[in-house]
Amino acid sequence: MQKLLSLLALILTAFSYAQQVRHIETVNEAWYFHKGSLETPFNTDETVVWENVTIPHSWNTEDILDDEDGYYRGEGWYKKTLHVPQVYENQQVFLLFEAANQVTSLYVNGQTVGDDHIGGYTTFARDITSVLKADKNEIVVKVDNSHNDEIIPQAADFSFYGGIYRDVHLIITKPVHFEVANLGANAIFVRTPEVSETEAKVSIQSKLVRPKKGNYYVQQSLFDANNNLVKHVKSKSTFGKDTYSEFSIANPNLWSPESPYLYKLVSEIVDRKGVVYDKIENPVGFRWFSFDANKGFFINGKQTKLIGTCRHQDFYGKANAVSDEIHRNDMKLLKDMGSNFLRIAHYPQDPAILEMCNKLGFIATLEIPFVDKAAANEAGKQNSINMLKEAIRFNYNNPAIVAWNLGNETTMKAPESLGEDYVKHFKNTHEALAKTIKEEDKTRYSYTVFFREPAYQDKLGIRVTEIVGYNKYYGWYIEELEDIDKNLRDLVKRSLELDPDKPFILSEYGGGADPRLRTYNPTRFDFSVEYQFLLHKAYMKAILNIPEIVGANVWNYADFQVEHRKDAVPHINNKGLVSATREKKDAYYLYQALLKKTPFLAIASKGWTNRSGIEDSEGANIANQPITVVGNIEEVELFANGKSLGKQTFDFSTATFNVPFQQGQNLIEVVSEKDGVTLKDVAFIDFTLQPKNLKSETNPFKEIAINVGSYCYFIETDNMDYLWMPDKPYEKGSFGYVGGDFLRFKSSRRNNIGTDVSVKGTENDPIYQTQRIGIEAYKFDVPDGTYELSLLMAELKSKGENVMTISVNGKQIWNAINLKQTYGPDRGVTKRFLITVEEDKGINVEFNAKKGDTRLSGIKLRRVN
Ligand code: GCB
Ligand code: CA
Repeated sequence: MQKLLSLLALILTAFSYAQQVRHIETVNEAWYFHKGSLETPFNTDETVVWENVTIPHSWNTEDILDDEDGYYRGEGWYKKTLHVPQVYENQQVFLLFEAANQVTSLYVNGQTVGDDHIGGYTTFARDITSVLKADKNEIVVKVDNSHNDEIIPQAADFSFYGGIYRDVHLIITKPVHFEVANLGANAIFVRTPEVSETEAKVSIQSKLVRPKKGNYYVQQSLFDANNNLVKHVKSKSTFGKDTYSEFSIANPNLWSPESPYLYKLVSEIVDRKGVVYDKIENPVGFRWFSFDANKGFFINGKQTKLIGTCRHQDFYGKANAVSDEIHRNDMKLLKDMGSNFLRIAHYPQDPAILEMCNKLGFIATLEIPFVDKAAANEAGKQNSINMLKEAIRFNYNNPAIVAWNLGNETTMKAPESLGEDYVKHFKNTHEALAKTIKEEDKTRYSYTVFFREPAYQDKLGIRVTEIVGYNKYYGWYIEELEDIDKNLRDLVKRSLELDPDKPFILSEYGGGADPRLRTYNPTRFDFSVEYQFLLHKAYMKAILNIPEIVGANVWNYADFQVEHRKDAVPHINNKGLVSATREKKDAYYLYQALLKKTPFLAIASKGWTNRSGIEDSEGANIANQPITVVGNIEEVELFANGKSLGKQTFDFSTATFNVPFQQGQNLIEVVSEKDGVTLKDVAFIDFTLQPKNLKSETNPFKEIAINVGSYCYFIETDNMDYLWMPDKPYEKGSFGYVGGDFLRFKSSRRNNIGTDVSVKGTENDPIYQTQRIGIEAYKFDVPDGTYELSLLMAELKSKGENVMTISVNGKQIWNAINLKQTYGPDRGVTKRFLITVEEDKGINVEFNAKKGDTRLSGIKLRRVN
């Protein structure tokens, strides 16, 4: 029987290939683009500038580079000549847009095709057959990303970049075909109503476009992962109705995160003689799953804690025009991290993401961009419902998806503050969306994500979904790291008191880390890689210990672009476990150690290759600094420059060694044995050993740069990794500040040191964002000689007038400077002075306030002669 089926498969495949029943190709090349508005779509005005572009494309790629807030939101026009060869005559021709942000109008050969497509994140297709000519056709696409009160998202912590930023496809079918140009551009809906280890029932709904006359059949062929035909059924199609095919198979290979076994379903339309008219393929994964508020998530009967991240479609300098290769690479990195859960946030993403979720084994949730605020009007509600329908229908056949999420932090803009009418539409929208989910898909859960207290949502009457998620930034925006476990337990309790049967997901948690900031004194909101590491360690301890946290998603997989963000890197939200160009941060390795099932060992800070420190004591010639190792084995031995520092046992997957660094290159090796297998990781670290005594003869002073007002090292990654050291109080023989205090910026968000101002005129915001206010002096006990002294200053968010005079060893070098007046507010200023040191006086830089406060952000001293 098996043989016969295989033979049949062979014939089937050979037959359909010969027919070329459906042709699909990308139409990404040779587009012309005009940024701005045009009067008519077929503008022949020669003064209009058209730029040659390739899709994926966005007109906002440059916006990240400047110091200013805001990005272009308006119209962009695309045009191209589409060659349609003769062979396509008497066929049906479609253009499919994976997405374009956010209102798209299509014109072909001077005619409007279909309605405008509303929404920037869902896939749509248009039938262009009737307006097509043989050979050359003029395609014009208008895309508009202006703010629109009727379209979500209304507000969010990401940028609504414009353009045709995902692939465009040309699809050619026969007049008899599976539907293409519909809501969601998908014609096959695969359901597996009953699955067990011994049997799986399959039910397939197919939508056909066909003439009333004639006998047509839908053939469904299921192939296993080795391409063996497992089942073949043929169902008669009735005009005007969907065709249903049903069958079952015995002993299915089950799909799960650990073993993401996929079958392939080939759906074909045939006539009585067996002539094939159309053919499409879909993945099938056999699994059954359930959520339980107390016991957690179960897949194929097995309890599975869901741990993973959220992800945006974003890459530094590309806006949202991200290639499939980047999408797929992201999913590989997430798999290699050991995660089994993905929150596709905050909108549907590229088909490449879901393809990889299915193939690599991710449990996924998918949402529409109902973020922060509703489009609170009738049209807004309708658009939101349509978007949700498109999202569900297009993504229906992905076994990875278990829940549809209707929105994120929809109560962010406190609804009651926006008026009664707003509240009414806001509530209606929640109810309508929750209802739509269950109408569209009875096989998955409805889900929604909040950040406010459960009681608040209760008051508004929007507890409308089966699962609830909370975004909580304990240890970052609110509360302290030490209380993460307690705060999470209390939150879960409050949620379950309100809804005892509603599974709880920690849908976001995390903290920012600028890969350029490093420290041995991590503090909340310092944006150091080290604080982020500690934060995630504390979260994971709690998450793994609280059974009612069914799943958790780190915010975020990668750093992403947000125009209005003013963190350490302007326009970047850096809560990623990897950077916006995918460099791994230390916390990424921690997750690997905690989640990977295969033996794993890594030096967590191996990415920090350029370090420095002050020698432990005068003439010691070494500086001891900690190195943290992560692993999922029992113990690890560390070798520094070939010398063993002994073994350590891992505690919650981490172990810390005190490593003596010497001047120049240091080789750090870590080694573990596990079941006869040797695990190893290495790091080459360039170390600058600063003399304890600046007059040292064995290690003469050359150069030092200090990140004043900060505990953090700062690495100028765009300037040869130039390294700034943390600040310290002055000690005799050495260097340091005298007087003053950290710049502290009190706000509800942040009671730590530094400000969150985006500093103008520099990329090195963190140096300027931390300062010493009221500083009296900065001293260096250097030997006689000629020095280059650089002072870095900025007046950030300051009030009143601040005027200071700066002198070196009693001689004025800068008189009565008013930074704000001379350079403007929030601007970074660097000035370099040539200083001669004589009579063993060292360098004493004195700051005197004439009005207000003195301030200093950074100081650099280099010996010239
Ligand atoms: C949130 C939002 C997310 C933000 C994040 C943050 O709760 O859902 O869109 O980016 O916080 O980093 O503040
Ligand atoms: Ca500083």
